[in-house]
Amino acid sequence: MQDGFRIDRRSLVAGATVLVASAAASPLKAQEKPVIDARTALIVVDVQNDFCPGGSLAVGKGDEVVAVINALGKRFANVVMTQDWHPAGHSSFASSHPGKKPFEMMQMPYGPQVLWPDHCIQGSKGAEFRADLDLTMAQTIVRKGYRREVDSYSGFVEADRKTPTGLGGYLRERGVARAVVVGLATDFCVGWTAQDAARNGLETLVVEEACRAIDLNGSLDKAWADMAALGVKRARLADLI
Ligand code: VGL
Ligand code: ZN
Repeated sequence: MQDGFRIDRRSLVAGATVLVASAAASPLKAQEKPVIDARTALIVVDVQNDFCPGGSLAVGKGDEVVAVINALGKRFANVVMTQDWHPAGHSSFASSHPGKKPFEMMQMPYGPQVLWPDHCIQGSKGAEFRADLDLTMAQTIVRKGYRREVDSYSGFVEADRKTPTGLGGYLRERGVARAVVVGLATDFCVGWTAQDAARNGLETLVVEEACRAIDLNGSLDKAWADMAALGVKRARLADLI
């Protein structure tokens, strides 16, 4: 009895601490607790080797999202993954533009473009999903950025802002009304995908612990502001539990 009481009290205290910590960290109010039901999709963005430590465009601690996403995925009836999938010589690569270096900007016909190190080349090891990512949960995989002249951060629409990938139609046909967006990188592909999810009329949420950012010249702050402007909610994992 004595032991049982002590264990209970410890777990209660620990539980309360977690609740207080998450309440302090989360901008979501209790009444905004997200709904995860048959009409909610988890969109897992670009959890690929090149965006993880050791990859050519490694996002700091990018690999840490995998365990979180594997656990989260079990709770969703609908799971979609995106895969950055560039041909060699893609126009978003600095190496395709003599004299240009990675992370410089360049004006493209569709607008300003960050130039990246070569990454996620079709069929390469770097383009593969992380080996520890549970792919069995994915019902569909949407590839993007496969046209040489146009990049696509968003899983919904290419950077020309005209060419759809088909993901919007797929989710609509399946009656999906809500999206939880996770993966890499918060300030580029996750951010753009979440914004386009909102533009597609989905109630959209991004889970902080299930994302990591590149953070280039304030890109992370800007991404959160752009997402907020479109009504995308920023959640903590604890908000979903
Ligand atoms: C990404 C830069 C270039 C991403 C993809 O997945 O966030 N970032 N290509
Ligand atoms: Zn890319």
